[in-house]
Amino acid sequence: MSLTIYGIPQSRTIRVLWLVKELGIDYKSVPITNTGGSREPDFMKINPNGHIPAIDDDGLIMCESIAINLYLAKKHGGALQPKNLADEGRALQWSFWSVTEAEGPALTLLMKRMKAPIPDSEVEAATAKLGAALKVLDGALAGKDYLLGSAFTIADLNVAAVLSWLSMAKFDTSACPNVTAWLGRCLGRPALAAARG
Ligand SMILES: N[C@@H](CCC(=O)N[C@@H](CS)C(=O)NCC(=O)O)C(=O)O
Repeated sequence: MSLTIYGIPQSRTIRVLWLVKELGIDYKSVPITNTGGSREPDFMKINPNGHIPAIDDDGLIMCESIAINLYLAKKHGGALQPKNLADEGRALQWSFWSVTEAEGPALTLLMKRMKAPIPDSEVEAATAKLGAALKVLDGALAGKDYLLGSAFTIADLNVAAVLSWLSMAKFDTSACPNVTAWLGRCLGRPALAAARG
């Protein structure tokens, strides 16, 4: 059994590295960078989109960080995989939510913090969109420690990994106290620290 993960922790590859540390599975790391490495011809054969992360799992080549994580969590099971079909549906819902509702505006705000020339109108729109999305998440977390109930699952890992950009973007989450507390619980996990290296 062999799993190769292409990418570096300072990129969306951290999402997959966090998961494999949670799962405690062996893997080989190929540190393809997002500053040119992912566009090299050899890597373009692995992921023709030219992005990291990608994996090769015993010959199954996959890209898309969140899809990779849903696959690996289901394959390896354990505490992170939802226990029934309804919870699996919710994990899919929140995973898709993270990249359709939250990732875009979070990335805009992160890039702005990194001095990208983003117009104020786009920053305002991203701030409003992200704020509205986080209100939805805040409601879903009311009275619960984690998205599917009392245990940390792949749903939490995928969403928190996307929202880990919020602190780097200096986005104030105080209007969403459930999100703030939950994000602290998720991002404080030792497996994430280990993945960051
Ligand atoms: N939707 C993809 C996005 C992957 C992506 O855009 N990765 C960035 C790094 S975080 C990248 O490879 N950038 C380099 C490039 O596009 O050349 C995923 O979640 O895996």
